[in-house]
Amino acid sequence: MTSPIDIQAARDVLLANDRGGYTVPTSRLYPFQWNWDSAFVAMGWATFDEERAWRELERLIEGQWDDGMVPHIVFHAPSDDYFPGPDVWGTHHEPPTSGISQPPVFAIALRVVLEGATDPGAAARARPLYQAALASHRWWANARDPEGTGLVAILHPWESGMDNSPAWDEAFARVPPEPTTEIRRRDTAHVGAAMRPHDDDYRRFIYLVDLYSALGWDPAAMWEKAPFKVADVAINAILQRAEQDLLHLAGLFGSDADRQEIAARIAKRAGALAGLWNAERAVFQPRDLITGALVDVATSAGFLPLYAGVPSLEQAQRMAAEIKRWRGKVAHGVPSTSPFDPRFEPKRYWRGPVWGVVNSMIAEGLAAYGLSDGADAIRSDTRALIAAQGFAEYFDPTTGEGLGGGSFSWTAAIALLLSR
Ligand code: 2M8
Repeated sequence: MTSPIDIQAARDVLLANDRGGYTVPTSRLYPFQWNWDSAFVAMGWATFDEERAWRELERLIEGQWDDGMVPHIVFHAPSDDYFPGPDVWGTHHEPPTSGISQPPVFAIALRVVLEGATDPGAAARARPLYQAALASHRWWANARDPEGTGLVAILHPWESGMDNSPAWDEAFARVPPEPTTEIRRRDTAHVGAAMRPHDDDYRRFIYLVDLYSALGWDPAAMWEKAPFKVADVAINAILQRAEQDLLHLAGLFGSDADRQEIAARIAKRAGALAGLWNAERAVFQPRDLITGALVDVATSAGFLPLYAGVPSLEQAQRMAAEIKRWRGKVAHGVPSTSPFDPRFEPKRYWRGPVWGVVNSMIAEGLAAYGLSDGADAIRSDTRALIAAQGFAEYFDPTTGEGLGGGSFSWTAAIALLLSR
């Protein structure tokens, strides 16, 4: 029997990371508002402070661009603790923001916050946020799937949220490690370099930022010139799930035309996502849009179509068995890279460690298929890791050690959601 999660301590993490209506992922290492972190964090706030949950979503939307993009970082206040800052991004937006997006968890969080709300003003609060979410889903379809295939692409590994996943190795190797901006990494001043991406990764990350900045962050020009273009499983699965929640919200706040538009995107993406299944590996795999080939990799992102109800029941059962096999090889699930893959590194960021937010989505997906044994095992692993090690950014699946930044907001949010 593991000790329970300390709920007050989880709340205290969010309170300590609150910078006035938005929550930083953790102090020093990430001193701004991050897109998908904030969506999870809003759901966490909603468990004890409804008003604060709304503010989190509203403050993220302060950074939304006119074309609908919700940037991956909103630089509300200056800080020297992070690289690359607004000067490197050069987006000239006000408030300053990055120029790429992140997994669109926003509409999912909006629905959760609204459904938990007791305040009579909640619908008035949700209505403009619904419009913001609709605009952002349109941006994904227009800017990141201009050919209308049904699958959106990421143009930068940071856009996936899973920055150094082995899923990008092949495609990323084609990006020249030759930025014009001088690299001044700050992350390794805050946490050990062995838990972070390599310097060579940063040279390529910043090369892409320099390239897109020179193109004025124009989506059409970026699409044409991008040397890195991958139809990521996580982005598409999360967007597909978010569209389902948006469709529900459109029933409350939208028009018939909105509903038809959203439903059409859902139908098209369902078919396209089905084409990413690798039956031999029992995971979904990304497609490299430069080569046209599926990337033969097994990562935890490959299970996320469960969260959107994409797989057949038989596929879902096979994935549940595969997750069990991974958990059997290491001590704690779900590792971000298959522990049977030679590229598995249990301490290096998105190349092996367990992430609470990913676990929460996979578990919710399995539960929706009635695969409750699998869902319960993942949830109890997540609880046990947090109870033993605190609110770490991520955990070593072989030892359970908490790694990366400490007092981490989205881990605290997941702890609160698991303790309801
Ligand atoms: C990590 O990514 C940022 C870049 O966005 C970084 O390493 O500098 C990722 O884990 C990402 O998914 C997360 O949103 C962000 C803040 O927690 O940190």
